[in-house]
Amino acid sequence: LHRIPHPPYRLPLLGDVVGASRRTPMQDSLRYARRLGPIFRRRAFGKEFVFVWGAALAADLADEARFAKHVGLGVANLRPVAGDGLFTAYNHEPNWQLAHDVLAPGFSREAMAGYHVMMLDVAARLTGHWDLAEASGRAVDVPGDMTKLTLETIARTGFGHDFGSFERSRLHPFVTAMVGTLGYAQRLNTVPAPLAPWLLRDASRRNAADIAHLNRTVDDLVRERRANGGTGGGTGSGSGSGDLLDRMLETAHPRTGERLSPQNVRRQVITFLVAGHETTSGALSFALHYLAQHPDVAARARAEVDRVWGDTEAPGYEQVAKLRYVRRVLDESLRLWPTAPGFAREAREDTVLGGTHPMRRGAWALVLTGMLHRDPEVWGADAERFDPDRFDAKAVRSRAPHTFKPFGTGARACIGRQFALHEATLVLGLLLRRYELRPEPGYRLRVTERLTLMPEGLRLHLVRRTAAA
Ligand code: MNH
Repeated sequence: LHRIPHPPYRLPLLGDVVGASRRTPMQDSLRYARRLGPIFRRRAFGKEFVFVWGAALAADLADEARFAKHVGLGVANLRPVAGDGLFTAYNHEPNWQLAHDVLAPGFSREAMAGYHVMMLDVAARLTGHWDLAEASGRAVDVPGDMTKLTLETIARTGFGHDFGSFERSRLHPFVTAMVGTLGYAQRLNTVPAPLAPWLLRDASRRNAADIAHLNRTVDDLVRERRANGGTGGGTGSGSGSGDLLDRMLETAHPRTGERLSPQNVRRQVITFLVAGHETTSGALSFALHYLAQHPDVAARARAEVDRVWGDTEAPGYEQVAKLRYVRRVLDESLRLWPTAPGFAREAREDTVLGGTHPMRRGAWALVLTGMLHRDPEVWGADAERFDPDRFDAKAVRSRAPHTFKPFGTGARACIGRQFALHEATLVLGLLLRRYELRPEPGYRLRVTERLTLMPEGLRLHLVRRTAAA
């Protein structure tokens, strides 16, 4: 450990807090990273945390034979809400493999094609809402509206549930509770653990109420489904094959015949409602920001949509993956602002990281995705510049593996990756086809952190395209 650089000013007890802010832990780490190099450590409250972002070291941590996901920091803080749900389960917990095997078919091509029509439906609510704003010359609240969109999408496709987000003027209480617990989980990292019960007493009481609210919402949803006898995609979607909730309630493990327990179903539903929308919402918001800031990129993307979709009113499932350039815009946005800003890896056995840093079994390090994605050795001296052509086929082929990791790595990588990419590409295509995007004069990107990343205060002006459908 002593060979790994750390910030110069260390306070007793508090550690490396000089110049650090509790609101932006990830962006602080980016600053430290630039000063301290591809691997560094920060101490907080007597604990030492190792951060890795150099491409070679990150690639080594991706070796599944020697490393695995570590449930730590922010992820571990979500255990009171999500327990042994898919995202927060420890590797050794039997419910991880069980739920993974039962739910993975819910993300197959076939299943995704079934969600497509519901995704279009939700997108139509967004454009309905945006048309009104456009007609009255109001700017739209991008992160707010993207959060409504992605929450409705996962709720409808996964659970046949409608939160009515676009019909409300205030946030749905479920969202308020969810944002509350995410914020609380992040704050837990900013105080010494033994003092948390005192320092965060009021906050922890509010958090308990938030968790109770999340549980109640989910229990209602499950009761409703059980009462309706489990008709997958129940609200007339006609998907037939059953949605995620049907799978959770009814599908037995193909080999062992085991089923998810009611308690575990509750945790999975919360996990999917949360994991299934925050990060996608952020990804869409950053992409819209960059499209508004780069009219040349937007024009190219829009031309692609016009060419590939023509004026088919409702693009089919197959027509989404054909938007190659739009997808590059999304990838490039996720490169600069991976909305899940890091993931942790632990050593399965005693090993040596990158041939120089000995790690004991169980020792772990945090991969700083946002910095890995800016490593000049991989992305060049202009790594800070937004340029979707970094993701054209030739550029991708010539890049080292494990250098672009917005969805994590290995067995515990994101199960919803295709879902998110399909949803986001579809929505960007629909929006580009319908509107010109104008930034608010003088807006400079600020990024807020509540475990996930989001552009703060991003508002855009819309101009309806005349030739559009
Ligand atoms: Mn998602 C795991 C990023 C969209 C459901 N997700 C992860 C991890 C990252 C991640 C990174 C791995 C974390 C770790 O190693 O600790 N996820 C994203 C991003 C987007 C995203 C950047 C959108 C953009 N995720 C989604 C969607 C869903 C989803 C959409 C569900 C529909 N993600 C999950 C689940 C896991 C996960 C569930 C946990 C998988 C596992 O451990 O088996």
